[in-house]
Amino acid sequence: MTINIPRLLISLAALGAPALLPAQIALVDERPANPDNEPAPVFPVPTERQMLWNETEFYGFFHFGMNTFTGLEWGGGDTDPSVFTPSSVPDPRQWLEAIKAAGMKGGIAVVKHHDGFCLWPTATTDYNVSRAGNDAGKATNIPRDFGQAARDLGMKYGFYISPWDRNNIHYGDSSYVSEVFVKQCEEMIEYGPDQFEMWFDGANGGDGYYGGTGGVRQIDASIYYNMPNLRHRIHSMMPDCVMWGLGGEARWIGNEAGWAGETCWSYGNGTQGNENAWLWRGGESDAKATAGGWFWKNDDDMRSLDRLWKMYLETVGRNSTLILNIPPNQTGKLPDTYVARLKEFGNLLQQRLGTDLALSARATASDTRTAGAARTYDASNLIDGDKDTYWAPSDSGIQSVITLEWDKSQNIHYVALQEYNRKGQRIKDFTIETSTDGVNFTRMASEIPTTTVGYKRIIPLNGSTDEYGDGFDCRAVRITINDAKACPLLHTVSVF
Ligand code: FUL
Repeated sequence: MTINIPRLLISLAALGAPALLPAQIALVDERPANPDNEPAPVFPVPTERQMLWNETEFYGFFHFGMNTFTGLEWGGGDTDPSVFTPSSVPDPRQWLEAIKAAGMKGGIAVVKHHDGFCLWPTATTDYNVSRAGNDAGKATNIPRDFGQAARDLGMKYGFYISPWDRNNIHYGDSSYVSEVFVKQCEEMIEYGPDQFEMWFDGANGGDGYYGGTGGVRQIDASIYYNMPNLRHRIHSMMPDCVMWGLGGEARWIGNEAGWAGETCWSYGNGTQGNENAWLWRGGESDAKATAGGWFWKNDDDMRSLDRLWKMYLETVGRNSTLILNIPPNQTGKLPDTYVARLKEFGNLLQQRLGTDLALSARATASDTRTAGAARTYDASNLIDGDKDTYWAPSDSGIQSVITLEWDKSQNIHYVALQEYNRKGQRIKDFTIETSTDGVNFTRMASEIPTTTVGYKRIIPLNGSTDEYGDGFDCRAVRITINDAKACPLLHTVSVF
């Protein structure tokens, strides 16, 4: 006997049963909803591009342009383009090699500051290098040469394009945004689709040259630049490019002195962020490696190694990135003294944070989440060198203890923790203890508020970001999570 399937469905429907096609009946999905038993996210969570951005951690900042030749910090936009006269074609490869030796993973170059002078031959304005005062100036193309050098050196790169433009006659009209600013950002794409950050400063001092009309032009930055539109246009061509500052995807840490709050959330504003904010915006700390301004002036002194080290610990070690400015001079290069100090700093970083003693430890935890189909949550995930595996306790295991032990005593200065941010930043309070015998533990760095962790938190066991000290000899380190928004998730513990 043959069954007439359409007729059968109609008669089932007449009986009140849903009319399912045979193919749908066969496709019942019996997989569990969460096969890996992953913890539920705690919102806000970062986008994948924000996750990638954080990994850049420590990068260079290069203020070079018309101000390098006028000695100004904020050019008015009225300086004749012929004043731009580097004595040789600027050499971004030399800049990037120098910061690579300092342990930086990438850099951001200013290609247009508030004066509006463009360091590439843009089609949007003739206030650019094509009208420079000498051949080296005319041959300058910072985004082209910076992007190429970064790719050659395996480094991340991006550009600073000032939204405020004190030269442009249209500044303040909508045509400036659509015909100048957005197009300048889009022109950057020609210089590499893999940029990690575009830097959009919020400064607007009001007055400027404005094509000779002068006067004061104030705008409301929250609407004038139409950032949602720009973000969409840039992301459709450069999916990994975080739009910093006015761009809304990463935030200014709230000072230019190289420090973040000891409590620092990746959402909210300023040095501490805000535990209850709803939009993910990791902190970036912009600071100068030299005394003086952002632009080069008579070889201002580089800051001491101790000062740079303190900045590093108080930014990268406190859930912020550090973008450190080193200004090229009128030759288009970094002065030798800067290059030498950067190398010394790289050596110091290597000496102090180059060998992770956790990799040779045994890691255990008081609570371990039940493994799923393709994921385990064991404490060994903390010391496997893999940022995509993580330790997790059960949902109720907010207060959990992680212990690292060694057979032989280790001399330790720092403990670094990293949360698995993909599921949200969670930890609110933790303590670190050490033990010389693996039995009796002593609390360390009790004078430091050990509250948030985030992308990375580095705790100096002596409580100091000034003194390196002699370190502590110990056989075990214990990390106790006292409070978190939900079960804490860490992907890495490092010990130096
Ligand atoms: C500030 C600007 O006004 C400075 O000139 C500099 O570029 C600094 C990094 O950002 O807000």
